[in-house]
Amino acid sequence: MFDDTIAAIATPLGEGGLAVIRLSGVQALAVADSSFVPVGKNSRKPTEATSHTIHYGKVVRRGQQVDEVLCAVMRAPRTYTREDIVEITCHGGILAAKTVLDTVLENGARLAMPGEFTKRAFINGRLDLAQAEAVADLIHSRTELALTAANEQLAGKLSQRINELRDEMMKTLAHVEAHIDFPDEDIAPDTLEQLISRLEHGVAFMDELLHTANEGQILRRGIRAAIVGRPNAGKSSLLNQLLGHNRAIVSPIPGTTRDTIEETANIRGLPVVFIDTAGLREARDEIEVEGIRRSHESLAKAEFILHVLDASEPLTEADEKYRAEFSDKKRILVRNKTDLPVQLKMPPDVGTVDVCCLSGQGIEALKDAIKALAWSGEIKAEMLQVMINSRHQDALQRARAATRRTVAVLRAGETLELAAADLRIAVNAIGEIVGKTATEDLLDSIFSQFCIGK
Ligand SMILES: Nc1nc2c(ncn2[C@@H]2O[C@H](COP(=O)(O)OP(=O)(O)OP(=O)(O)O)[C@@H](O)[C@H]2O)c(=O)[nH]1
Ligand SMILES: [Mg+2]
Repeated sequence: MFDDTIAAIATPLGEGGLAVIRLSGVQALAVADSSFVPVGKNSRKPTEATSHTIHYGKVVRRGQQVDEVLCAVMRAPRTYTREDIVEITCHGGILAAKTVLDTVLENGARLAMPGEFTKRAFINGRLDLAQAEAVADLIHSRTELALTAANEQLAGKLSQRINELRDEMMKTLAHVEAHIDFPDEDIAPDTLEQLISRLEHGVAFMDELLHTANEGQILRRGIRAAIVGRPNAGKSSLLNQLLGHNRAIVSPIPGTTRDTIEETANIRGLPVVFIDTAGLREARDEIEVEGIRRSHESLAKAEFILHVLDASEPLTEADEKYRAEFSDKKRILVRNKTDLPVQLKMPPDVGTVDVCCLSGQGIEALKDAIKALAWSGEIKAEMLQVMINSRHQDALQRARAATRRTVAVLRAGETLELAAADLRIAVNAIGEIVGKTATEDLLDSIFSQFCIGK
C-alpha cells in the first residue's frame, strides 16, 4: 500500500533503561540491514532473519559503533501495521536513541508522523477506526477501569455491535431501494411494518449506546471536581487526603492556597481530577486577585463541586454564598474538622459527608459519595465493553436523527426515494465509527492526537 518506510523512537524521550526505535514499511528490513551489524553466530542480518526473531548486534553509523542493541524482526503480514517491522532496542540515553534514529533515517527511512504506525494498521485493515482509537485510550488510561474499557474496544467489542447495527440498516436500505427500482410495486403493508420495526429497533440500540457516552467520557478524560469553601476550611487538607500524599501546602493562615492546583486521583476506578482553589474572599493583594480569578475559572469547568465547611464554626455568610452560587452544579457538602466540638448544624434535609482531614476519618465514605455522584449505578463489566467516545456520540446522534426521519417518511407514505436518502445518511454515519466511511480530515484529526512512534 505504502511505498515509503517510516521510523520513530517509540519510547518516551528522556533517560531510561532502554529505548525502542521502530521501523515499518517495504524497506524496513533493508534499512535495518544497512544500520545493524549482527554479532555472534546466532545473529542474522534482518533480511536473512526469520520472522519474529531477535538478534544481538550493534548499530553502526559511518563506520562508528553507535550502540549495542537487540534487533527484532517481524515480517508482514503478522505485524502491527501488516508491513515489515523492525524494532531496535538500544540503551535508553537520549543521544543513543536519537543517533540510532538518525542512522536509519540516513539509510532510507523517513520520520513517522504522530500515530502513523497505527494509521497504517488501520489503512491496511489490521484495526478498524474504533479499535485504533482504543490504542490511544489504552496509552492514556489512568485507572484499571479505563484500561479494561480500552482493551474491550481494542478487542473489537464496540466494533462488532456497530457492524451488526450497520448490516441491519443496510438490509433495510437494500429493501427500500429494490422497491424504488420497481415503482409499480408498493411495499406490502406487512413488510412495511417489519421494516419500520427493524428501524425502530435500531434507534433503540443507538439510544442504548448513546447512554454510555457520559461514562465513556469520564473514563477517558476523567471527571473534574473543584474543591471550594471559605479560607481555612481545610480544602488543601482534603485534596491531600484524597490524593494520599501531601501535594498542597496546608497552614492555619487563611489564604494559604493562592494558585489553583490540579491532580488526578483514582477514585473507585474513576479518574477524578481534583482542583484545589483559593478560598474565595475579598482579595488583599494582586496575587490573591489572580488566584481568585483562576478559582472562578476552574469552577466553571468543573463537573462537580466539593464544598468544604468547617464543622467547628457556625455557618457563615460566605458559606451561604457558596451554597447559593453552586446550587445548579452537582455537589457534595463536606463537613470537615469533625474532631473539634461541632458548631455547624445543617438542616436535616441537607446531605453532608463528615470528615476529619487530620486523621482521614470519613474519607472512604466521601470517595463512595464521589463515585456515586459521578457514575450512576454499578460499574458493570458488560458496560465497559461499549463505552463510546464523543466522536462516536456525534455520529450516532446523526444516525439516530436520520433513522427517525426515515421512519416518519415511511409512516407518512411519502416517496421511497426520500426514505432511502435518509437511511443512507444513517448508514454512513454509523460507518464513520468503525471507519468504513471516513474522510482524510477525520483520519488526520484522530491520528494527530497520537504520540510519535505509535
Ligand atoms: N482540627 C482539624 N484541623 C484541620 C482539619 N483539616 C484541616 N485542618 C487545619 O485547618 C487549617 C487550614 O487547612 P487548609 O487545608 O490549609 O485549609 P484551606 O481551606 O486550604 O485554606 P486556604 O488555602 O487558606 O483557603 C490547617 O491548620 C489544617 O491543619 C481537621 O479535620 N481537623
Ligand atoms: Mg488551601
